[in-house]
Amino acid sequence: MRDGDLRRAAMAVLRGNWEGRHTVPSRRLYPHQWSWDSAFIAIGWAHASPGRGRRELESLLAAQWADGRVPQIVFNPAVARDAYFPGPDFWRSRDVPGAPAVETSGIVQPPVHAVAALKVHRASPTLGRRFLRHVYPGLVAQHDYLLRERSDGSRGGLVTIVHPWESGQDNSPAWDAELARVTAGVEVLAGHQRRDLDHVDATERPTAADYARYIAIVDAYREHGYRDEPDAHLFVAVDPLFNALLAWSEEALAEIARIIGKPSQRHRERAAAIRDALLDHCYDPAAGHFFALDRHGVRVEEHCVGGLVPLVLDLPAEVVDALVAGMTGPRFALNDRVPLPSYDLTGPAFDTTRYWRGPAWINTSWLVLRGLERHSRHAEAATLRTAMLNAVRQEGFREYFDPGTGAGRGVADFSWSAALTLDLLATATTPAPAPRPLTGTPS
Ligand code: 9WN
Repeated sequence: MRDGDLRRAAMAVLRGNWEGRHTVPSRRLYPHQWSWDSAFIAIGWAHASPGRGRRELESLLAAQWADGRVPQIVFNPAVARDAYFPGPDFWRSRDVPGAPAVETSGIVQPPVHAVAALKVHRASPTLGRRFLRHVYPGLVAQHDYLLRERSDGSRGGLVTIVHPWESGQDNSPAWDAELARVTAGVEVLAGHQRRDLDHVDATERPTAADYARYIAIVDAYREHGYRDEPDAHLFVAVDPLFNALLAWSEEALAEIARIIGKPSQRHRERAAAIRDALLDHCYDPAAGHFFALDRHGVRVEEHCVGGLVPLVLDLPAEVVDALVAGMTGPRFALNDRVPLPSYDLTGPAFDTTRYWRGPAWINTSWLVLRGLERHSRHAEAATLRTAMLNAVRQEGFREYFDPGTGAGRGVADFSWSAALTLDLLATATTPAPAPRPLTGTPS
């Protein structure tokens, strides 16, 4: 398939999944609006219809809670209440003061939205300045919530996630040990009906035991009115991907602030501080990888693709070299056929099928690709780009891909696979701008 045909096919997926104000990740499996999906999708719309990119982000921010949290899911009232589990009757956001009128879940997802807003602006800058003025306060409040409620100042100020779903890498082996501490039997699922298994083979999805724990974690948080009180959380972890995207988005906020004539220094300082904390706490020089932390701040020594995502930040050269060595070595085996696996190909928990325990995803490879470009690792970036395009060309815009054979897995017509393909095609010949060095960490 030629590039022009691939572009048209990707646009057809986005158009087919467009709902008037937002884009569903998948008509079948995910029929509502998802937070980090919307950011990636807006990046795709920036190339196809910047107006839709703006609406995508504005509709998500319209569902922001009074405390600043941007919810993982915004439920579409026009969709059957039981079309997705856990749906609005499970989360019961309407019972919570400060929740928006539209029903949402009570947790968050990785904050890559400021990066997306900046890309949408750049696609149509004239109109976009008004757009940036409109979304800037919500994006700042999104970060303020995380830095205020999810960080107690320990671990250098890194923010925590309080549910595996908040990482976007739901059943990653990085969460296994923390999740095992949650005592919930499958009886927790009684009275609930998982809808994911109507659409995707059970071998690709989380186990019943994992789902029971996912549900128990939400039950506890909901009982606390989704307030981040210490005993509200049965699960606490630090995700390097989540924090790297927060820092990257702070850099984007600095640029947005500059464009709309607001002070930007605070954003640059925050970005540098999070980057430094990632290096101090998550980076293991012996392994050459960024690891997740458990609730006690101890590194979880599982090599997950999220541990390569800090490449989107300004990093010391020796750290970049180590990450690239890890990526090209046996654990991630960078090649031009299949995007990066979500988990160590040689790891004890590796599984070719279960979605974040091995399969290759377009969004994480896209993030690593942008990181490689930032550090002028053009050869590796070109290889990864070729792999991503080969995957979607041969298998279509699947949700994820077999990390060995590249066979398409999960649902078809998955929005971010199409959206980020549009971004890849649009940026083929344009080298990434040189990174602006960060200022030092504030004392
Ligand atoms: C739970 C929508 C989401 C993505 C996540 C992906 C998957 C949901 C699920 O789908 O998670 O949020 O039901 O599996 O893991 O990254 O945002 O595409």
